[in-house]
Amino acid sequence: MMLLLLGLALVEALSAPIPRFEERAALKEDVRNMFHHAYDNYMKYAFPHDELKPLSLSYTDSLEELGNLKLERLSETYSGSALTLVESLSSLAVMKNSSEFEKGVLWLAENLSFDVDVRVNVFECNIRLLGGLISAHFLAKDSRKQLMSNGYNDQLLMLAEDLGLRLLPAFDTPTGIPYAWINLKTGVHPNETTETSTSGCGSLVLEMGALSRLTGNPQFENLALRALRKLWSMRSELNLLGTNLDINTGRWTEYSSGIGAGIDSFYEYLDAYRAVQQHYRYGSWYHDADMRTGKATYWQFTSLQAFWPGLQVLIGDIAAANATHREFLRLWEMFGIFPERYLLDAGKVHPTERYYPLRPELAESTFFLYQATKDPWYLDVGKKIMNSINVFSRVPGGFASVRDVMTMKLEDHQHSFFLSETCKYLYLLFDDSFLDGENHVFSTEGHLFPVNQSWQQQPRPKILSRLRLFSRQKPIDTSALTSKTCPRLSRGSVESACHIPDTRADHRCVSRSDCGVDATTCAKRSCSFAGYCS
Ligand code: DMJ
Repeated sequence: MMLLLLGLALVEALSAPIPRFEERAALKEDVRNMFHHAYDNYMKYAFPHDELKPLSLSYTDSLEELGNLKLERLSETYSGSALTLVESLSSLAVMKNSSEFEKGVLWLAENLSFDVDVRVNVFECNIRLLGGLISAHFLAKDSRKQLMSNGYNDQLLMLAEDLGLRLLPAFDTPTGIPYAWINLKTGVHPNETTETSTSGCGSLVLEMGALSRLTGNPQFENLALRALRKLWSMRSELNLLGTNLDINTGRWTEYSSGIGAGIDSFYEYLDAYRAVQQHYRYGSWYHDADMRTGKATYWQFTSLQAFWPGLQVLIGDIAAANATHREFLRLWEMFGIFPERYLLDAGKVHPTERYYPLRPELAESTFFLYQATKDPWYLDVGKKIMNSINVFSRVPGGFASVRDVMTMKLEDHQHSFFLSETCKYLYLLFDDSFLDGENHVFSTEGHLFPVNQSWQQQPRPKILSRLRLFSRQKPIDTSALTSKTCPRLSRGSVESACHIPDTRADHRCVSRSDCGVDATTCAKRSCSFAGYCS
């Protein structure tokens, strides 16, 4: 019976009709409602602790647990840093909720302190807390946004600077690559592990760079860049990186790598696109491979990989982005949500990693693809994602992670990235007016960093131009794999996604003339039996 009900819910969630233009306003309100269900329950039951436990209506001080699989050296005194509030500020701004934004900023300014005896993961602290504070500072400072009715005195920047200074001792290593862990009060523990991941040490430069430019203290950016350069110098002859390394020796401890867990956000902050396409891609899917030989190691999809089509959009490889997004969406539709790990060779969910913790990556890629193509099909995808999350995860006390996609049993945890990313990308899919008139960089945690003149004119940085700059540019028509310029379609249009005319109800191709060329090979694409361009 339970399975039947789940099945019916799934059918309902996935067979929603394609939204027309005028429906976007209603969909936007649905996302706002989702966000507020998550946020209001956090504020009611968990604030100022880190995250909400939506089933038991309580809280968890999870900052110290992030990435700490063995739950080692947990603090006896730490009682949270209002992590979910910090992560929510940029989403509140996007949803134009200025009163709650201002309330949050003022509370943090009065009460938040990082002088706490807690061991944290440098990467998680950087992308969630530091990134959240800096992004909110940018937004609060911008008087055009009218978010602070009683003025703003850089309080969030001061908090960010204090946090940044507490992270700096982690960079004091023989290679300049930072420790993965640091105690915010006492610094690096003498017996701290010297192992870190590529994401962990290679995804710090946006937040640290912005902090340097805002404070005038070049240390943050210098150290993050030095670590990044060292990491990049460790690439193999194939231009690939491994997943784990030792910060003292600068040697890889895990040579197998891909585009998912342990390395994903590195690719968002540094471009190694061509090597990935050459060595990890199989059709529209991605496997793991040994960085030294390019030989395939694991044939698996991990749910973090779903950011990749979004990155492909930013690079301009729209057709490849569309193809991979469609494959990933098929997997989402098989379960109604993503399993954390799916074994591509065995065609089944990984025996232990069967969970879906409300991750944002598919919504994120859908947003970027819609921005690039304006194909309303992606609005329909966003609606499906939203419906699925509402059907499977919404409980009276917030949104609960799914523990097992086979049974849809829930987990008592609402992750902060659900508010900073999942809800934000869905909202922006249906209403992007907040982005008008200005370019933005989205951090790996979905925080917005407006790109303005004054920020760019600060001394230094060469590398920021390579970051995930989001602007509403037209897709380029060059193959990222071969660097060949693809032939243009008739009528002079630029080939991008499988952009089937909106008038066709099912959005499927009928003949190959609907499909154009493949941006990765420049070869003419064909229309499959099922009506997809490939
Ligand atoms: C977020 O914290 C960030 O997107 C990070 O880069 C990867 N994982 C989670 C969301 O899944």
